[in-house]
Amino acid sequence: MRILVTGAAGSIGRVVTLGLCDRGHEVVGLDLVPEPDGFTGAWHTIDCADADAVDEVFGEERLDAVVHLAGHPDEADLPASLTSHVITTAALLDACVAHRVGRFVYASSNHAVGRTPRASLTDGVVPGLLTDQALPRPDTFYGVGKVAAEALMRLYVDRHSIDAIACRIGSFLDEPGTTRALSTWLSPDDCVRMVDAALTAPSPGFAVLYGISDNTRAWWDLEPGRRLGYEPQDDAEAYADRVAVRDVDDAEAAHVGGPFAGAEFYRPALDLRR
Ligand code: 15L
Repeated sequence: MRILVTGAAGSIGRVVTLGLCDRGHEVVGLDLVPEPDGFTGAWHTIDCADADAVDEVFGEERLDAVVHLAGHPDEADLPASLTSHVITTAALLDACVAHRVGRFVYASSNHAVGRTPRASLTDGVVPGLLTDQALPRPDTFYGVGKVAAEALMRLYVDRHSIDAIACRIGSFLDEPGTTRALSTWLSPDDCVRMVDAALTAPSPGFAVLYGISDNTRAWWDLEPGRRLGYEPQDDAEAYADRVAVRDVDDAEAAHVGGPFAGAEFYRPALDLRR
């Protein structure tokens, strides 16, 4: 497949770009910054919130799919979050429709449901695990942006019959470094497996999966991903001996979003002083 990867110079983007090329796909990179050393494919240095620039890229490249990883990976005020996650997604989805690109894979986040208390997970469809049936429950404006981007994907699937998969990524790290990450870790290799499965699953329509490794202490259900062919191979438990216990561990385990659900993230939505 010839795949546009947005945010291709970022930490997830570099891993995904290399991994997809290794699996025989052709990657067209897009980012705010020029290509990293060693990348030899087509590259576009643009802002994917710029709908005209995005449309031009789609006009130039014959694409089969989009993997949308671009976006500020942290909390911001509401307008910035909406631009970073929703406007970029809108520009890309409009271009998909205009240029008949039928597969859209999105780096959503666990923070779309991050304010879900872990204590509430005892009587769900899978006791102790959050499933893809969970209602949106964002923990931050970042999470609100991810929820809204997922809603936009759902709308475009219903209107235009494209396939769109929201990968609610946990903690993408080389290694889990905290107690929470022993539950939420997504290894680099599993991340590539996840994106490849989302790209190649036959006719998923709109689907949500949880982007974590096969962690012994997982908080999210891996079944929605497995239904799409995502078979994670790594387990954070292999690193448990190296993870130091911290005072904040209990507070971080109260909600699935961890620290993002804490009071230190509370701020006005329209913080004009920033
Ligand atoms: C995310 O979605 C964020 O981009 C990242 O900064 C971490 O907070 C991660 O989730 C996580 O929950 O560990």
